Parts: sequence; structure tokens; C-alpha cells
Amino acid sequence: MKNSSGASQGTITAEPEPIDLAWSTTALLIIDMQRDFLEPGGFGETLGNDVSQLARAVQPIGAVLAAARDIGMLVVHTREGHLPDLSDAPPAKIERGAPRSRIGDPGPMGRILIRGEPGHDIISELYPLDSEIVIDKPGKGAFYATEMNDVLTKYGIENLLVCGVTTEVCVNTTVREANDRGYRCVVISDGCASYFPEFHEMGLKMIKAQGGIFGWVADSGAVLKAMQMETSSNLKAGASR
Ligand code: TIU
Repeated sequence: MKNSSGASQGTITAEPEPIDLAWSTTALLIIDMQRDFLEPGGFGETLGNDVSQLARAVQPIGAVLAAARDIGMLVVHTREGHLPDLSDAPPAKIERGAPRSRIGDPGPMGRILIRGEPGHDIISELYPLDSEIVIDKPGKGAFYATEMNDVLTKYGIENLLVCGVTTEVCVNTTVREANDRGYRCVVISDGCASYFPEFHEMGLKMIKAQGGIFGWVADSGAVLKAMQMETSSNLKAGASR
């Protein structure tokens, strides 16, 4: 479907209300789908979590990622992690709690939450293409101490389809940062997961409450339905990237 200015767009059935998005100004933002959070022996497990709770988000994200690739939508992946010398890791983060291993300690997937280590990498099912953008972030929010805003501005992005892990930590922090910077965020409910199912539910409710105080929430089926009304030629023919 084309909007009045000729750009291809779709309407996503979302809460608190449907939202119309022009695909050329929309990016798919996949937060921290890293082995360190989803696989045994990584950062998530050292914090005492059951990492199997996050597996449910993989298939829905994979489906939306395939559709985004098909219509030529900008795809941005993020990874939480730190430099090998830990110079970007605040002591207050390293020292937090009583984990079995701390950030930078050796583990079965290399040093915990350190850039370049096997555990820091994105899971194979959602591995970025060379043409896609990967942003490394030291914090929970994807805008803090990263090039995120510059990259999105360069590509003319105004809207974000947001998914990844965990719902109430890095997804929520990033959506709040994005919302304050003027982006419309649609969070893909089944494309997010938490180690705590109740936090997942509340994390989504916090986003869509009060008329969508931080953004919109839609499931992957609704997002796919809106995207698949596009033919790949529609967007690719008009795409400048
Ligand atoms: N611990 C937890 O739930 N999450 C994080 O530490 N990082 C992200 O959410 N990516």
C-alpha cells in the first residue's frame, strides 16, 4: 500500500491503537540476541537465571527478520558487552550482586560479556548479514554511549520495530531512550522475552499504558501481516540504501 506521498506503508494492529508506518522510515531493531543471554554458561546464567526462558523469542524474531530482509527494511542488531580491558565497564556494574562469575571472568564461551568472545556473539539463528548494522553497547540502553542516533538519523529512520531480550531490561531501557528522542516504537510482544515471565508481561504493559506512553505493542503476526502486504519490489524500487 502507498501513502499520500507515494511511500509504501502498512497498518499494524497494535495496542493501544493501530499504527500506520512508512516502511522506508522504519527499522527493525533486534536487541542483544547474544549467546551470553540465551545459552548456558554466559552472563545471563551467571546472574542466576534460567536462560531457557528466552528461547521463545527466537522464532518470532526470525520470522520478522526474514520479512524485513524481503522488503529491504533497515535492520539493526545490538550487542551488550565490554572492551577486553574493561575500560568501558563501570565498577558499579562489574561489582553488582553475587554472580558465579563476573564480567570479564573466563567461562565456557570465553570471557563473560566481553566483545569478540564467542559468548558475546549473536545466536546463529538470527546472525546478521554483512549488509546489516551491528551496534555494540556498554549499557542496557542502545542509545547510551553508541552511534545509534547518528545511524538512524543518517538513514532517515523515524519508527522502530523493537524486539529482543530482555523485555524489562534492555528492551524497555532502549524503548524509553528512543521515545525521548522522538522515535515511534512498536514492541513485538512475542519477539521479546524475560527470565521472569511476569516482568515480560508488566514490561509490555508499561509501554502501551496511558495511551502508549512509551510506544505501541503488537505481536509478530500483526507485524508480519502489515509487512507482507508489501511486495519486495515496492520498497526496494523506492529504496535509496
Ligand atoms: N539481566 C537481564 O535481564 N538483562 C541484561 O542484563 N541485559 C539485557 O537485557 N540485554
